[in-house]
Amino acid sequence: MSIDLFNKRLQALVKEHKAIIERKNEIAGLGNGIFYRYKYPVLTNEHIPLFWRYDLDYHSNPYLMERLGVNCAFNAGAIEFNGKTCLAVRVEGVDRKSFFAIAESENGIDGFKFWDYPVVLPETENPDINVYDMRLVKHEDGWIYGLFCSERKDPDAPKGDTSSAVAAGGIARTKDLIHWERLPDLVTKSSQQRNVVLHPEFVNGKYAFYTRPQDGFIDTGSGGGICWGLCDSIERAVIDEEILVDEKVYHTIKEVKNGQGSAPIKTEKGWLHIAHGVRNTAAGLRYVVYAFLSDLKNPDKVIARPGGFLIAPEGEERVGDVSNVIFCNGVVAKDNGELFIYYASSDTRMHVATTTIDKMLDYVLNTPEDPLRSYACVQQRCKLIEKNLELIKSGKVKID
Ligand code: M1P
Repeated sequence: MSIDLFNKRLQALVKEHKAIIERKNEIAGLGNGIFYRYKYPVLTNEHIPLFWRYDLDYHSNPYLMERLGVNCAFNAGAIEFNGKTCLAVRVEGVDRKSFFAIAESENGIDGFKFWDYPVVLPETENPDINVYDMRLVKHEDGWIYGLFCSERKDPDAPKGDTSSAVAAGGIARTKDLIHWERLPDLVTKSSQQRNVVLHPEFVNGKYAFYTRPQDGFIDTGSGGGICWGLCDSIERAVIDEEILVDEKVYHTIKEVKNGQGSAPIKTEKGWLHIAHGVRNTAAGLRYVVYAFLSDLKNPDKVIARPGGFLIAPEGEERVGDVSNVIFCNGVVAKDNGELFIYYASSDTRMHVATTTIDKMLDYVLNTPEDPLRSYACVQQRCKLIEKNLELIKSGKVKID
């Protein structure tokens, strides 16, 4: 390709990329009264800087090909940092390896731009093969922690088994989101861990973790759900006892497994948790996001469990690398009471849902629990219908 064509192609790519970054986002539809969805994803693989993907040197890349393509940008941790919304995005190269990269935005709903370099996360003595799903937690000890899944090949896998893996809770910390100190992985009695999240405050003077013990890499097996454990040191984090906080339950949205999302948000009525639940279908696993509230003094005691999901895949969200998945590991609570829930769809792209702490408290405290049986669900719904029909018949409410 001539240098002229090279330059033309480069200018066209720059224009296209700029349009994606500068695209204004807007609320989509009336919503359900709990949160608003937005027209566009907040981050996709198209947001990845051109200079991360292309060799821009005409001499070594005369066709201006992508040399290091990016497949997806999803499952991001979130934090307010220096007045901006920062996401620690799971960026997955075309080689399937994930790494973390910070993208920032002024308003948290559009204009997300990646910092020049991805996070250079140090390895432990036993290098991870893959790292993903970072939760960013501003802890009261003064550090910002990154809790993530560290995946390695199963050393006990039989010869020829090139899939079996071991998941562990990785821990790193930073003050500026640029320089990261890697700490040893979390040690628990369970053979594997994923969706490990640090509680933002000390509990009885100890670090507190939400864990998700699992027997295998995919199957949680005897690991009963989201658990909780305390440990004395974060530099050598060992949990001796894990207790169950939110269990998986037959024939619910979290029948197969669940996992804590971001660190819970402290509110006047309790700790607000955003989590994901997984159930089985003939089309494979279906991941949705749900919420619950736990006690302010005892964050391991759930005090409100609204039934069903908060966010489930809709429209284009339903399709992607791993379809029918909504996953959240990042939430930003603003001082003015607004709450930004960052969720990924189908392991492919990032979206935002906006709401407020007030609305979410109303939702978790006043949405009925899953009564666990069809008959009881009908009774629950009839009660609502009866109340509404009385309002309509009495003329207090008009719906036509
Ligand atoms: O593919 C869906 C999700 O699967 C895993 O979540 P869990 O451990 O609950 O099954 C994670 O790998 C997550 O990254 C992924 O989005």
